[in-house]
Amino acid sequence: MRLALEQAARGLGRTAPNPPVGCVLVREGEVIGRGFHPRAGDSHAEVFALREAGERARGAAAYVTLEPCSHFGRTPPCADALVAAGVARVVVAALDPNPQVAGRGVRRLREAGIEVTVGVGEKEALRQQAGFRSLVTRGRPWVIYKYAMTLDGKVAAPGEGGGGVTSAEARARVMRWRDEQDALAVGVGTVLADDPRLTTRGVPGGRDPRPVIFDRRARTPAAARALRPGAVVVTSPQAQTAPLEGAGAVIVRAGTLPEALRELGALNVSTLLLEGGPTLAGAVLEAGLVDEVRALIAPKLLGAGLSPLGAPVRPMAGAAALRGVHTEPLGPDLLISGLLNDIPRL
Ligand code: AOF
Ligand code: ZN
Repeated sequence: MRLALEQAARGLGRTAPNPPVGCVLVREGEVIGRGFHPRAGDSHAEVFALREAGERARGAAAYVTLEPCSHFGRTPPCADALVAAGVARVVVAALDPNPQVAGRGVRRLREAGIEVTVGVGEKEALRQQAGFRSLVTRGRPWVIYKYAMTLDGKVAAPGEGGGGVTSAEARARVMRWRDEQDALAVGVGTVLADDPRLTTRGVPGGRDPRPVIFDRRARTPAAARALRPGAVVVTSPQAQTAPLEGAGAVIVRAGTLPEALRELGALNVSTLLLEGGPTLAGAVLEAGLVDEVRALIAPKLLGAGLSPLGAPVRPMAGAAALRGVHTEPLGPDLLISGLLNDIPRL
């Protein structure tokens, strides 16, 4: 299953609205086929693995990170393909929350006499599929708030823009995250202060996330570097957006944050990496819409400066507490990440 999860990871950031899925076929302890879902509309992971294995799939075990599908979508059912290939055993990491599948794939395999095990490597699979699961069950993207701060909790010195907080190692990790998420969001304050490019740099084979600017009053300059084709500006129903439309921006009008996220979901944004600034992040947290936090902490002291969260002030007893916390050194810096909301299961 670890190999299947590695296969699935190759599709991260590339499959929306579909999930990243990996499949490995094993026979007598030998890997005879592997595959991953590269993008929506293309073949599913199982099909690539079966193609590589050919006739040798008969009697083999299949490891799949998501329940094989049972429906005719853009492609025919993978459960049928596994049955037709004569696979003897299927190990599944997580069930498919898509109402068109939702257990029917496993049932179809069992009815054909295939031995099915569910739940192996589930935790890691759910993490990989958080965006898909969020989109299918909640109609909105999985939202990750990422920030980098000093040891005394500052994301920028007073009067300075962002950036320059962490080491090259931590920055490289952030670039990998950008490559893996569908969209990258910032508030208009960050655009006005830093004019960020919001691109992925230094990742071999990397792709850029779709830029999303939260900008209630449409103050984004038409020449902003983030406004490349496909960039989204989320604004209010009344805002004057002609110059932004002229610059090629996709305009999303929403009265509230939940509405804005649903609109992004409708644009097939399944994962949203929120990179600040503090005003936007505070509002999204306060609305209960931050699903995951990835905090990078650099061993530096500033004294005064900007906190990673604008608005909400809470008593200690009401603090938003991360679950499933992961800590990892990145060069001299420290990554602390965890979940604020559960990844939808079914
Ligand atoms: C699998 N293996 O590799 C993937 C699955 O429109 P389609 O035909 O691509 O179907 C998309 C749905 O299929 C998607 O919503 C999810 O339920 C499932 N994705 N299933 O067996 C795969 N990507
Ligand atoms: Zn399928």
